[in-house]
Parts: sequence; C-alpha cells; structure tokens
Amino acid sequence: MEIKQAEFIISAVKKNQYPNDNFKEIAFVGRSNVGKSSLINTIVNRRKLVKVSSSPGKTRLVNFFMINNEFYFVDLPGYGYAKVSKSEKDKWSKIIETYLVGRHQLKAIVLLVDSRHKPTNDDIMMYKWIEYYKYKILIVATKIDKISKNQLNKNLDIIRNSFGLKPDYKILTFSSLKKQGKEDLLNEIEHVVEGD
Ligand SMILES: Nc1nc2c(ncn2[C@@H]2O[C@H](COP(=O)(O)OP(=O)(O)O)[C@@H](O)[C@H]2O)c(=O)[nH]1
Ligand SMILES: [Mg+2]
Repeated sequence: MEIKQAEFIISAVKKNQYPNDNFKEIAFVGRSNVGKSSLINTIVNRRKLVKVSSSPGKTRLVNFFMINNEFYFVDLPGYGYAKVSKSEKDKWSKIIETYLVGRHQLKAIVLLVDSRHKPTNDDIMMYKWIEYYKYKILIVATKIDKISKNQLNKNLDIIRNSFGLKPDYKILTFSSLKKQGKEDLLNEIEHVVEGD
C-alpha cells in the first residue's frame, strides 16, 4: 500500500469530538520519545504532519489523520515520561480508556517499543490493556539504526518474552532515520484496512 494523502482532521479532547463517519481506524501508541511521531511522518511521506517532540508528555490529545480518504490514523498520547505527576498519569489513562472503550471503528493498535530496551512496565500495561479490549496489536520495535543486527535479534527475543509472545511472533522493526521497515508495516496496515 502507498499513502498518497494524509490530512490532519482534529485534535480531540473529548469523545464527542471524535469523527463519527465510520471509517476504520488504526491507532498508534507508545512511550513518549519512542519515535511515534517520526514513524507516522515517515510512513505518510510527510516531514511535518505530526510534530516531533518538543515537550514530551505534554500532549494530551487524540489526533486524527485521514489517510487516502479511506481510513484514519489515530495518534494517541505517549506515556511513561519520567517527570509527569500521578494526576497527569491519571489524566492520560482516562484519555486512553475513553478512546479504547467500545471503539468499533478501531481495527488495530500499533504499539511502539524502543528496540534498544526491555519493554517498560508501562509498555506491558499498555499491551495488557489492548488485549483486554480485544483489539488487534501490531508491535513495532523503533530506532533500529541505533543498534547492531545482532543486538537487535537479542532484544527482539527479550521483547517477545516480556509480552509473553510466541517465539515465532513477528515483531516489526523500524527506523525513521534510515526509512527501514516502512513497507512491512504498510503491508500489515493494508491487511487490517482491507479485512472486515
Ligand atoms: N536514530 C533515530 N532517532 C529517531 C528515530 N525515530 C525518532 N528518533 C528521534 O527520537 C526523538 C523522539 O522522536 P519522536 O518521533 O518525537 O517520538 P514520540 O515522542 O514518540 O512522538 C526525536 O529526537 C527523533 O528525532 C529513528 O528511527 N532513529
Ligand atoms: Mg510525538
């Protein structure tokens, strides 16, 4: 699949601001600074569709982008930024939960984890949350240009173990810097969008 068109639609604060036209949705979530904005910009071929971190942990909005006039990308707020308070975390949980509950348009969630590190407790909590709501999950290991191939393979095993995935589960890999992994991710997205 090729993304020919990507248009920002709305930064929603409340549920009643979400689009309600029944186009399918693919959501993106991950720890702040994991490379989520960069990944979205890379796959849509736009340098600045999504802002790259200026103040991590500050965006508390659900951003909708119309893709190819066919489906939405939904950019969910990042989690796990070290300096946020308990009340900020509660606000974040509320926003995510509000989006996840009964979102029938939502066909898959792309969960981004940093390829260099073991998934954090927040990553594991997010994974369990998505499972609980029974959405399809695509796991993407980001910033693979920062480590060797050898280290990457080791880390992918660690990531699989942390989430309790089968040894043959295919974690997608991505580098926005080197534009790697784009085709595989877009193929997965195409499957999701074309399924029913
Ligand atoms: N080397 C490298 N750096 C990246 C990559 N993706 C993102 N970054 C950098 O990581 C930082 C956070 O990226 P951003 O996309 O804003 O992360 P977000 O907070 O998850 O949206 C920025 O400084 C990016 O330039 C990547 O694939 N490779
Ligand atoms: Mg971002």
